Amino acid sequence: MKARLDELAVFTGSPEFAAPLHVGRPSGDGVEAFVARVRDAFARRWFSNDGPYVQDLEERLAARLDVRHCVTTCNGTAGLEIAIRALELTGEVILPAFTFVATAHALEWMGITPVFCDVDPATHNLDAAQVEALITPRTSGIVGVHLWGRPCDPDGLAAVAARHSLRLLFDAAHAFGCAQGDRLVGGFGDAEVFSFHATKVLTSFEGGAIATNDDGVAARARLFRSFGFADYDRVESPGTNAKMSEISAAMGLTSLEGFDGAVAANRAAYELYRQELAGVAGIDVMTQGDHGRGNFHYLVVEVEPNTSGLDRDLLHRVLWAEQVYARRYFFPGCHRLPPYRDRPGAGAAALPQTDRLVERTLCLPTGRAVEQEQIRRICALVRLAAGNAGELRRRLGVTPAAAPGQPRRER
Ligand code: T4K
Repeated sequence: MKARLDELAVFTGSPEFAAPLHVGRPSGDGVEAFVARVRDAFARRWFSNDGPYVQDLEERLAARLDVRHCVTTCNGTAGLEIAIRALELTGEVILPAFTFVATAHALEWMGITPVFCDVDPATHNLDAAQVEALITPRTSGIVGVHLWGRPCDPDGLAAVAARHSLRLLFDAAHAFGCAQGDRLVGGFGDAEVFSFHATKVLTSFEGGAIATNDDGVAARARLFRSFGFADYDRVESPGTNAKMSEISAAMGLTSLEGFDGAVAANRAAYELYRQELAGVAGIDVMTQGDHGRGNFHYLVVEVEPNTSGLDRDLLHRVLWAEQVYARRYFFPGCHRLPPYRDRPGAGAAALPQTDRLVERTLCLPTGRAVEQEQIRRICALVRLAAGNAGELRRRLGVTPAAAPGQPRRER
C-alpha cells in the first residue's frame, strides 16, 4: 500500500492496480447457466417476441417485486419512454436534475418539458415540498428517481400527486431489491421502471422493466413496446419496438438467480469501505440500507472540500492515475446539459443542493468484481490524498475548488 505522496501515480509512482477497477463492473458469474439457456433458445429457435424466457422472467420479477404486472423492455430508457406514454403524460413533468440524463431525455423524447426540481441533500432525492411549488396548470406528472437505490419519498410524493391529480412515475433504475420499510420498490406510484443494464445489480446485458399494479397501464405498455400489436395481425395503436430479446431474458433469469449473492457482496464491500474510511477528514460515505432494504450497488462518497483541502476532482484525478476508475455521477446535473441549459430559466434554475452535490459526489468501485483487499488499497489511497491534500494540491499546481454552484467542466 502506498504511504507517501511520491509513490502516487500522479507523481513518480506506478499505478497501484495493474488492471482498471470499474464502477458497475459485471460479476461474470453464472456463465454456465447462461450458456445452457442459450443452447435451449437455439434448440427452440425462438429468439424474440414474447418468448418463453421473457415470459418466465416477467413472472418471476412480478412475484419477487410483489406487483401485478412486470413488462420487460429492451433497456431502461425505452421502459421510461413507454411508461410515460402509458401514463399519458403531457405538458410539463417535474423531476430531479441530479440523475442520469436518461430520466430527462426520456421525457424530452416524448415531447414533454422536463421541469427540474432540487433534491434533499441528505437523501439526494426529490424534495416533495419543493415539487409542489413547481406545479403549474401544464404539469401532468412527477418522476421521482430512487437515486443510488434509496426510495424517493414514495408517501410524500404520492400525497402531492393526489392533491393535484398528477401521475406519479418512479425511475427505479438503481433500486431493484430495495425497500422503504418493508414495502418493496416496484409497487410505488402509478408505475416504476427498472434498468437491467450491464452495470446494474440485476442485469440482462441491456434491458429494463415496467412494474405496475394498474391493469390499464400494463396493457398499454405491452401494446406500445410491440408496434401496437394486440394480437398476431391486429394493430390497435401506434407503438415502437422495445421488446426484450430471449438472449437478454436468459441473462436476466441467470442474474436473478445470483441476485442475493450480488447484494451480499455489495453489502460486504460497503461495510468495508465504511470501516476503512471512518474518520477520514472530508470524506463521508453515504449511508445505504437505513431506509429498509438496500442493494448496496453504488458506493457513494461525498468529498467536503473545506475540511481537508481535498476536493472531489482532485481525488478523482489521483484515483484514475492509480487505475481506480471512480465516477462523477451525475455531473454537472441535467439542468446544465444541452438542450435544457439553453432554455429560459433551466440552466440558471435555482438548484443549490444539486449544484453542490454534482461537485462533491464520487462513486467508487464495488460489487463482486472488486476484492476486499483491493478495497483496502483504494481506501489507503483516499486516506493518503485526504491526509496530504494541501501538499498534493501545491505539487500538482491545482487551485482551490470552485465555490459550490459553479460547476467547472462537463464529462
Ligand atoms: N435512469 C437512471 C437513474 C439511470 O442511472 C439509468 C442508467 C437509466 C435511467 C437508463 O437505463 P438504461 O437505458 O441504461 O437501461 C452507465 C450505464 O450505461 C447506465 O445504464 C447507467 N444508468 C449509468 C449510471 O451508468 P456510463 O456512461 O457510466 O457507462 P460506461 O460505459 O462508462 O460504464 C460504466 C462503468 O462500467 C465503466 O467504468 C466501465 C464498466 N463496464 C461497463 C460495461 C457496459 C464494464 O465493466 N462492463 C460493461 O459491460 O452509464
